[in-house]
Amino acid sequence: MISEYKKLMRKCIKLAEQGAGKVSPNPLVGCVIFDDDFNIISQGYHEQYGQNHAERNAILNAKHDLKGKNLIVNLEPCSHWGKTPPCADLIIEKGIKRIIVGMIDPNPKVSSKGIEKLKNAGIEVVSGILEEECKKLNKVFIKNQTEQKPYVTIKTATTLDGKIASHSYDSKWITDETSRNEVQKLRNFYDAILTSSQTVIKDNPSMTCRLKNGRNPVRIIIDTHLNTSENSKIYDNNSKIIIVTSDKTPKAKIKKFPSYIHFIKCSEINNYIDLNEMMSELYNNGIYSIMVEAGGRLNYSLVKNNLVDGLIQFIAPKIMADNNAINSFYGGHADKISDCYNLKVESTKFLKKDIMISGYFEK
Ligand code: AOF
Ligand code: ZN
Repeated sequence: MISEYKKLMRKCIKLAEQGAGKVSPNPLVGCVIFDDDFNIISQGYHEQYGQNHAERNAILNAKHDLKGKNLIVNLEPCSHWGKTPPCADLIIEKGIKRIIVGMIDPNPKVSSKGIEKLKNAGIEVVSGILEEECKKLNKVFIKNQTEQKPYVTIKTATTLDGKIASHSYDSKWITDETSRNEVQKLRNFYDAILTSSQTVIKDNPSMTCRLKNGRNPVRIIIDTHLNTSENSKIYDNNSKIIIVTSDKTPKAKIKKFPSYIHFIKCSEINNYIDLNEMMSELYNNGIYSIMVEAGGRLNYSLVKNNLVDGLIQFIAPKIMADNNAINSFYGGHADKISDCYNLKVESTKFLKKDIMISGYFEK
């Protein structure tokens, strides 16, 4: 039975993935309705932000009476009135007898109340099927709902000895074209790219997505004292730009920048932007996921402030062996190995010459 449920849950996840890029900030949800012999009767997924939930679509797609049937869904059915009526009510009304759920909804408006409503109506509920996979699918939604902050991944490209540039800031190119093409795919996935004034000044990157049919991420630049030139490549008008600056930055300095650039002003702590405040502000401005493409100092500051969820590291089979080369994380202090930040590796991929490692910070 459990293995059949797992198979159907994998199908829910596949269906849910079709909503990627279209449902944010809502969760990716897929749903299948089946009989006791595991024949699929109907299916559906959450297709567009603000529209029907997956369960409602699966129910609407059914051609026959659903009384006594089973429904499987990767996220607990909702119990609240949002932009659409509660799915739990519709499930009860249709006489479905058993519900199989992947994970509890982290949205405090729902969280376990959906399951409770179904149970109170006499429906059997099986929960926690492929829970880890379901959580992975909705990692951005979980972070958003539980912390009201964006999901943050740091991307680095290093040598085997962890260097991102030589002492003269030469970094073109540590990793090869195949790796850099993977970065383009990532830029297409995240809502925004975050970088620092230092990177803009030293590398003058454009941080756009150059994939065919790709979409440009929002570009966020932390520039506490507005030191970057308004003529930097990153300030072209190809996608939304947000400059995060200090609440002490004079208006006259901001006025030099093109009017299509958005400014967010944050407090300063010892001459640096309060990164916690910045993340909350970005979330309130509709930024739900971020990939950081910056230098060691910002990378480390974000990690130190416990603001990072994931790391994607491209490693080139090169050794720099230069004492003054630039580290991918810089500014910390570790007496012992126990002072390290620990990650859980999710996947490793051999690219043409380089290796790509993806992992999560253990919290
Ligand atoms: C979705 N799609 O398939 C499911 C969701 O504002 P609303 O009415 O669209 O409600 C959004 C909430 O509903 C969402 O935060 C989550 O808690 C719950 N379930 N949402 O967008 C779905 N099943
Ligand atoms: Zn719902």
